[in-house]
Amino acid sequence: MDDTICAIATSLGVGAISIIRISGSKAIEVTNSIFSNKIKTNETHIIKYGHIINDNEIIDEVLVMVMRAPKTYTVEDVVEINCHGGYETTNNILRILLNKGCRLAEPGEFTKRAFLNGRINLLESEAVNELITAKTSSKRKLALNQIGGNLTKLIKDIREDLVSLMANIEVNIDYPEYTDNLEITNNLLNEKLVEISKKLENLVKGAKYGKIVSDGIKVAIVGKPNVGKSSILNHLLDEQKAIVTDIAGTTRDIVEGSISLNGIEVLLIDTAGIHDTEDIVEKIGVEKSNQALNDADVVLLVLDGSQNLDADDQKLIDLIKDKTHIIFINKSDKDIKVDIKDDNLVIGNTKDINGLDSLKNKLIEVFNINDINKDLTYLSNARQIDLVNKANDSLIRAKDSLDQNIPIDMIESDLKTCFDLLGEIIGDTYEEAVIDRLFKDFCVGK
Ligand SMILES: Nc1nc2c(ncn2[C@@H]2O[C@H](COP(=O)(O)OP(=O)(O)OP(=O)(O)O)[C@@H](O)[C@H]2O)c(=O)[nH]1
Ligand SMILES: [Mg+2]
Repeated sequence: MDDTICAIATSLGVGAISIIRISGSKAIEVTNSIFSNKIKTNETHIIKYGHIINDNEIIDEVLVMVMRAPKTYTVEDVVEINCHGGYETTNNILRILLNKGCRLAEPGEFTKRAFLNGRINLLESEAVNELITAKTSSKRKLALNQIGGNLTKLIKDIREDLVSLMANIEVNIDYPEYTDNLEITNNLLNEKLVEISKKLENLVKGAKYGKIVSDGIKVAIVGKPNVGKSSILNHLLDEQKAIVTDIAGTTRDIVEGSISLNGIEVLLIDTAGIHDTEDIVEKIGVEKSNQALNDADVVLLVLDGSQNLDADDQKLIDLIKDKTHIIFINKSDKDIKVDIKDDNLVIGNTKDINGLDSLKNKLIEVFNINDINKDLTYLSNARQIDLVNKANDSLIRAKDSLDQNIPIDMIESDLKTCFDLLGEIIGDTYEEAVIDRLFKDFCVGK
């Protein structure tokens, strides 16, 4: 934390401008040692024009943004050099800064400093990375919402409830005669524990939406050879992505493409037709199909409606029945011979393009995409979900102890554990190793 760090904050490549960011106590001193238009002691939050000069050689014509602590991203002195883009100029200026005593920032180190210096909490730090890597509008909104602090407020409110509960228990233990205070009876405590536990459960339940918004939905299109899987993929993508022929076994490898349904990314995975085969290449393809089937959030089983179901179809129907699935009976332009019952059944064909909108609507229905709330206050990653689950476990433990008439001070320790675990989510209490791990996924320069 004592080092002055620097990094290229923009992505490296040919472009009009690159930004090199410097943060730390020597940021201004180092900049002044190579900048023609010296930054004065009273200057802050300004942009200065000048040249970067090293060993009497003009390196570049630049704009320098000066932001003195504490009102900066890292809460330290920050300088951002806007230089000409491209590899050579940008790397050259970075090299000079390193020679002048700056250290190259680790991935996410600027944001880590913002967190360690108390400007943003851990949820907001994670959201910064999610915002940078967002590929869909929903994911961007989710991240922005998290930076805005709605989730933080929710967690803080629950922690407040716990503090007030613990305080009341304390007063009741220490001053049983003090009747002005809310007397915590077992019934009342039980009621409060159930209430808080419900809030935590709802957070975990809602997290599935956060995951859908963040990661999208993976759909594996599976079925026997020649049923029309690739034709469905192509029509949904509105692009001839996969080869379609009337030869069974045309698709031999995975073919993927994404569409957006109400702002949610849906990854469609076309697979090789699943059946018993001795062909070596096809066999590998079938293995990949089974893998995709297992990894998918939803399996789209395609059946050729114009043919009677055979043993291969039946095997696949049995295989997917306990997974989240949709069955698409294809080739409805011909006489339909398949008669099966399923809650998620869609009939259609790709010849005169029928049923594909119903298929999209089915996906929206299966994942309740329309229920995703507009303010997008959801837990957005496994770390957060795990901590809320653990926090809830300790509440359930407290409730069990209460049912068994275990002394109230013992119960308090479970409440404290719950409070601490929720604190870890926002980074109020944290382990250094976890923090290091978390920021490693960031870009250098952020
Ligand atoms: N009549 C009719 N033919 C279709 C329909 N959908 C696909 N086909 C035809 O069925 C054949 C196989 O289509 P594909 O999309 O390649 O089938 P697939 O399931 O991907 O086949 P593999 O890659 O071999 O597993 C092609 O000749 C398509 O034109 C449909 O709805 N109606
Ligand atoms: Mg195919």
